[in-house]
Amino acid sequence: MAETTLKRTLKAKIEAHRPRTQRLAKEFDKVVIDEVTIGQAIGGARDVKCLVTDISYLDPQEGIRFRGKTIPETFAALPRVKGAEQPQVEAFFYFLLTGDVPTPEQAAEVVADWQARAAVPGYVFDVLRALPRDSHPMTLLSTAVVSMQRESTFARAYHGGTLKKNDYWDPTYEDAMTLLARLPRIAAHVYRMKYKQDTFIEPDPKLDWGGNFARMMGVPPPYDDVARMYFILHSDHEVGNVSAHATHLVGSALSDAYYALAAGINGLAGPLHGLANQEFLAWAQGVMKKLDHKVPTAAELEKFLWDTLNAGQVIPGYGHAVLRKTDPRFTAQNEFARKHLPDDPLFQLVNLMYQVAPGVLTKHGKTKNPWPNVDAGSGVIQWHYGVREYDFYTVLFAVGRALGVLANLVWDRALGYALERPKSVTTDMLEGWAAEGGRKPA
Ligand code: NMX
Ligand code: MLT
Repeated sequence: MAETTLKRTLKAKIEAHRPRTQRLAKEFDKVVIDEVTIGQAIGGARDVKCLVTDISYLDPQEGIRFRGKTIPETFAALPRVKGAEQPQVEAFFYFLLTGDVPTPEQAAEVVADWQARAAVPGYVFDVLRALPRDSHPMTLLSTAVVSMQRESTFARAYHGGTLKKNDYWDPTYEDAMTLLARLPRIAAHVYRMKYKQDTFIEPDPKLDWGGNFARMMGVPPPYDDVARMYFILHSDHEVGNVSAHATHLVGSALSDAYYALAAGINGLAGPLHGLANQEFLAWAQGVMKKLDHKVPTAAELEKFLWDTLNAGQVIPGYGHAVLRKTDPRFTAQNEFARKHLPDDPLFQLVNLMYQVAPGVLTKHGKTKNPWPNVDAGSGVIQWHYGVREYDFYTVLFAVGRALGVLANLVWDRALGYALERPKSVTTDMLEGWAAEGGRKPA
């Protein structure tokens, strides 16, 4: 295939950016940007500033910006396929990778490129079929991704012995593009294999990524727009979150994109991270079930929230490691639901939660952020449109998250980011520094 506008643009952007990183690493490497406390060393490195990405930035008050744009600005700027309410995912990926909003023609090139790479090898489906049927859908997705590692362009080029460090990004980009092209088919296959008695729907070469995903899932419009919105909203949340960081960390060993993405997917599968969307819906359904499928009153809901907290459990979909306000991804989904499913009882429960839960969590006094995150609203929209198997929801998150983590991986290789290897210390050392009132400079 001839070089696409996306790859040509990316190459130019990489060449323009490299001197900035090189200068910082060479001339300003000793400039202090943060310090680390004992609380941070024990407490998950919260807020330690030691990762770099230009693809997105998470402000604790404002929420995410993709390439400098807020969610509403991003959605307003990007091209759409004819008749669609939501932007094209292909256009969004072009934007994430380059920082440029593509023209409809440039986005169409990405559509064609992904379609040309979309065929999933038969052995992947054999591998999936060989796994126990009760395997979690995230296990199936992760296994499918890592099973394709044998096809990595980067691994082949690296082991060929002639690949120069400055060129690492190129085969990484090729791997990322192939993986992204195949992911909707793999995800839809997992869904239909697990929940639709092994009946599969072929993709339509005329459709875009979101449109084809909805088709292969077997869910009619406007689910194509739901898919586009969902994938874009879940794509990137800077690089310190577990899925992005795991992808980045594994990639820093020059493990290829297949290994690195599988690591990210495995991290996303945790209940404190992406699995919280499944947990939220299970929690909300549990409440409604106990009330004979009626929406609770505020007083009833308050009691359910306290019961969960008093049992030592977390309220899924609430709290965040960085955010200190309502997640704008929650707001975007809430606006969509308000427009398209205002009378859905589960959506009413989501809104009642939004009124009641922050007060309860504040009174509970533990969480630094009592506001909803992305996972407190997403499952309700899926449920409304008929995707009711909620242990599948994190697979949807993973397909979207792949856009962000793979864009980051390409840039990691382009900018020559080093093997990640922070330093550990012992409890004795911490106790010694605690007694001294801080670690004295060496
Ligand atoms: N319900 C109950 N307790 C909470 C909640 C919550 N939603 N959020 C935080 N806490 C507790 C937390 O467990 C911790 O308790 P302890 O001191 O006993 O360990 C305390 O409040 C302080 O935690 P924070 O510093 O506010 O939060 P942290 O940065 O450690 O964790 C989350 C962030 C997201 C893991 C946490 O808020 C949480 O467990 N939320 C529920 C699960 C969830 O929605 N996860 C999805 C996040 C978004 N995503 O997709 O990844
Ligand atoms: C995410 O989208 O990755 C989550 O909100 C978690 C995070 O940013 O830490």
